[in-house]
Formats: sequence, structure tokens, C-alpha cells
Amino acid sequence: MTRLIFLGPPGAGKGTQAQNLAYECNIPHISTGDILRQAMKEQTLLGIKAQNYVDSGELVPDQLVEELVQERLNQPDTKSGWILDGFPRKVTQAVFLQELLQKMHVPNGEKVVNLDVPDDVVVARLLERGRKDDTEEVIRRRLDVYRNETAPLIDYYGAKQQLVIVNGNQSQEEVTNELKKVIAF
Ligand code: B4P
Repeated sequence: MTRLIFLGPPGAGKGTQAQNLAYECNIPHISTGDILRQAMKEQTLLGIKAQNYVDSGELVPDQLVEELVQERLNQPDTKSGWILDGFPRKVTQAVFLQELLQKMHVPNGEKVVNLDVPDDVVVARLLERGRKDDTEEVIRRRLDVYRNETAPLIDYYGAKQQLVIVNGNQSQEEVTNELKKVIAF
């Protein structure tokens, strides 16, 4: 059963790769960023609460994303595996996830991939994409948040021997091929 978590700075290609692999493995791609953007588009209560955080490059409060992940992981289509893209983004979220999976009796052993890409490359990629939160100022803030809040997860999962580092600074196809080897392992 494939259970994969994607870490990496904004623009590392988490969403791009998670979508491809989920399709190939026929398992759900669970992107907290996508779920939040959809909620903002539909102006649901979650979307209204998340909007200012996402627009300014800050992390949305834990409780909001934790609730949505819990709800999503409890859907029946996750029984055969899942790919989590953008969650956890903080050690507190990782602890929440571990406790949640235990409560759900999911066996240990999800793999955690850190997509490694230098800052100048991700800034260039995101400026080219040009989403609403892809302005230079907001991207710089997202990178700061990544360094302060998310990067500590590399040590967290490294200590648990769950971490695999993949060079995300290659073509999309090359990254996908490396990831397939990780899954097959
Ligand atoms: P996310 O939606 O997770 O966005 P991201 O980090 O910017 O994107 P990603 O790494 O997936 O990049 P992508 O594949 O799209 O988060 C957005 C916001 O949501 C956060 O700032 C935060 O406010 C909130 N949020 C989400 N999760 C949260 C959580 N757990 N807790 C709190 N808040 C949360 O790739 C980017 C671009 O690069 C694309 O244009 C793509 O085509 C290109 N690209 C990808 N791979 C490439 C390659 N190999 N070569 C060249 N270009 C490539």
C-alpha cells in the first residue's frame, strides 16, 4: 500500500509530482493547498477563514488544516493508500498526523519525500506560474515560513528513518522516475 508524504519548499513540485503519482497508483492525491483554494473559491467558512493567511504566504492555523485532513483521510477511497501534499507543514501537524493514523489503525511506515530545490529556482518557477500568492513578496514570505516551520520536519522524519531526499531540480519526468523507485522500494 502506497502512503507518501511530500515535503519541500513552495514551488518544489510537490503538487505536480503528487498528482502524477496518485494517478499512476490509483490512489487519492490529498493537497491541503488545493482544498484550501477550492474552499476560498466557494467562499465556504473554511475558505473565508483561510483567505488572508494564504494570500499573505502565512500558514493557515493548525486546527483548520488538521480538521480537513482528518475528514479527508476518513473517506473510504483512502483504504488503498494516499499521497499527502502540503501536510504536515509543521512539527505540530506531524504529531497530529501520527496520532490520527494510530487512531485509525493505519500501520506505521509511510514514506516521506523531501523534494530538494534551491531558492532561486523555486522563485523563478512560481513567478512564471503567477498564481495569486505567487508575487515576489509573498513567495519570499512563504520561503521564510518554510525555513522556520517546515524544514525542521526533515530532521523529524530523518530521525524516524522515514525520509528520502529527491533532487527536485531536474525535469518533471526525471523527478517522477526517481519517485517511482522510492515507491517501489
Ligand atoms: P501549496 O498549495 O501547498 O503550494 P506550493 O507549496 O506553492 O506548491 P508546490 O510545491 O505544490 O508546487 P507545484 O508543484 O505547484 O500551499 C499554498 C498555501 O496554502 C500555503 O502558503 C499556506 O498558506 C496554505 N497551506 C497549505 N497547506 C497548509 C498546511 N498544512 N498548514 C498551513 N497552511 C497550509 O509547482 C510550482 C510550479 O513549478 C508549477 O508551475 C510547476 O509547473 C512548476 N514545476 C514543478 N516541477 C517542475 C520541474 N521539475 N521543473 C520545472 N518546473 C516545475
